[in-house]
Amino acid sequence: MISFNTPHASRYLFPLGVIFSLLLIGIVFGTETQNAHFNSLVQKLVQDGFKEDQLKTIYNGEQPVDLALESVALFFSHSESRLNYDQFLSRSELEKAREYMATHTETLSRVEKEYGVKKSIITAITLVETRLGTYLGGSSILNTFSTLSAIESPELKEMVWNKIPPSRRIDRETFELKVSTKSKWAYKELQAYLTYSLREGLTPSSIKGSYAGAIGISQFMPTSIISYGKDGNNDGRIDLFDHTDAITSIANYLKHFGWRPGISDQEAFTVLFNYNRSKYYVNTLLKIAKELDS
Ligand SMILES: [Ca+2]
Repeated sequence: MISFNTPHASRYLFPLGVIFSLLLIGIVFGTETQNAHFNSLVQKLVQDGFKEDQLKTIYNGEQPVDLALESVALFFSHSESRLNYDQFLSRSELEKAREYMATHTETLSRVEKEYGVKKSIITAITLVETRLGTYLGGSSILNTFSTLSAIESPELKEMVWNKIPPSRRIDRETFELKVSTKSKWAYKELQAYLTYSLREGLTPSSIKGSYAGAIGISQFMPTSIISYGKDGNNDGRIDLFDHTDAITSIANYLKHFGWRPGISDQEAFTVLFNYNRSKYYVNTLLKIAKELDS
């Protein structure tokens, strides 16, 4: 609580003015205490060209933006266990992948012709990313990027720090450095996400994805949707929850990063490393594609 009876009250007049202004903004944008964490973020978005009335609807609409402390804490935690990509090389998973290739053969063939990216590698990506579009993640993209964008506020930073289980904590200094880089990264993703969803007429609060903010069957980050997303089924929209759009977008992405017909394994490795910077991930994709090609 702020006391007005301090001997140096005048010294606090300016900060108090700032606090009252922020409270006023809080009232304009809604009085939910949780939403107060997003007041400066919304202001920054307005400064960066987003329309105030649209942001009001988004941040204080029927589904107001909420803090995503648990998802965001994962960005700053030691991973619990090594991911098991080997599971995707099991006979049953490869069988599902073959069925997927048969179901989407028309799209995959068209895309292979148009972009020079083979069916098996696109299928391998959808298998590992989302189990062929059946596991898309349940985290609110808007909540995740809004929380991560606003995390430099001391109060929010402590809330996230306290959400990290002690056994999975990184050291505080590393945490502070990561907060700074991740919040800048998240703000760019948030801007891309808002641009994309407003352009497509989607309700920003309605889209769910991975805890890290990846969207759709292809698990694209919003900046990748803006740069490499494709409307594969020609319905005038880019919808990565649609298989044709997702398949076409993956092909476009890989082509952009250097995929071409007859590419060597070494070159393919370099291209795929852009999708996910993990050797284990990329090697698994190459093994799956080899199995599907045989
Ligand atoms: Ca489309």
